[in-house]
Amino acid sequence: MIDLRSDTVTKPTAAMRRAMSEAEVGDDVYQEDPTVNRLEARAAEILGKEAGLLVPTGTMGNTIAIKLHTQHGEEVICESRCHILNYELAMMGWFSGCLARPIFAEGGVLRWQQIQKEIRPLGPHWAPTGLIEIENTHNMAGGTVTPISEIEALCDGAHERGLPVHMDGARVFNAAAALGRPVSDIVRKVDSVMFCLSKALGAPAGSMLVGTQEAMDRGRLYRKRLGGGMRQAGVLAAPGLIALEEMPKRLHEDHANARFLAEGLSKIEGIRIEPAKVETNILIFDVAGSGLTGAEFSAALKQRGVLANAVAGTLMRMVTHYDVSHAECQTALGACEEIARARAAASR
Ligand code: TLP
Repeated sequence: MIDLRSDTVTKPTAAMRRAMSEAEVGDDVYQEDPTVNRLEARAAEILGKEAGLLVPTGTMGNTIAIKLHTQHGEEVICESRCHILNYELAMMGWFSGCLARPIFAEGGVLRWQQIQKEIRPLGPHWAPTGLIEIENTHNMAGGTVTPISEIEALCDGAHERGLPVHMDGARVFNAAAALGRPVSDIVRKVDSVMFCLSKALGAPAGSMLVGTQEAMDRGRLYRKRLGGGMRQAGVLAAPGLIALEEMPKRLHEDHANARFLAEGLSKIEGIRIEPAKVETNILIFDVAGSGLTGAEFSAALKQRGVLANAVAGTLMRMVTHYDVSHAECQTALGACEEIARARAAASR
């Protein structure tokens, strides 16, 4: 099977597996796991923040960040297709007592100019804005990258209004690779960042939350409340360190494969995608012209040995990663072509 459903499906490399078996460990709830401590310090250093916190998943990292920045009864401004609103089981309401204030933005890129008028002060009728959240890269907008100038303008505006900014940077290293800039440049002004070791960076599990020392100290307590105090987690931190140090260097390969797929798909009758808009490792395309729904297209692909998820209606998503080669992308393209051709012949 050629698995293009997500970069979450990557399997740990041989070096990661070796590091897991050799990891020095301790009890991380007592902060005595030397490998976790090393990973948290390195993550903070690489992102240019004071401290880091290893969490089991990106969802837990975002959940803790929202809790850290908000009070019950506040609103979180976010882009309408973002992960925290659509794919985290309403955790911002369930755990933090906050309402999402979704705002649709072109390419998933929230700009200060657009959102400043949406900020609500405390008043007799409305929930005040407590936090602004940006997703970079933006998953469901097609792996789009927010320009650094836009992030900084948004942070400056938000901070002037006394509002914190959290970045769901599950794939922020992909953004850095696309921009050719260090990740610390991208996150310089945001108050906290969550990024995933377990997606494009290939670790078997784990995400990092980074921010101020004070926030991470409080975050550690929320992590424990959520059941995320993991004891000898050095066995996960060890491959996480390899993911952090080694894997960012190769992300451009995934981006080239995604662009290759997009260009091929754009030439298939019945499929719509603009290759120039594919900036990183995610592509969203529309199969409406084939007469199939995304779910039907996905089922037809599976019969041909290719896995890709339907997003909604006639939209589909493919994600390139370490475990799919250029040749496999070519095979996947062939399968898409075959399905579209068969449909066109059947409708004649
Ligand atoms: N994304 C997954 C699915 O949940 C959709 C995927 O296959 O892309 N933020 C962003 C932007 C994400 O894409 C994801 C996972 C998360 C947070 C959550 O990470 P986990 O799965 O570790 O909780």
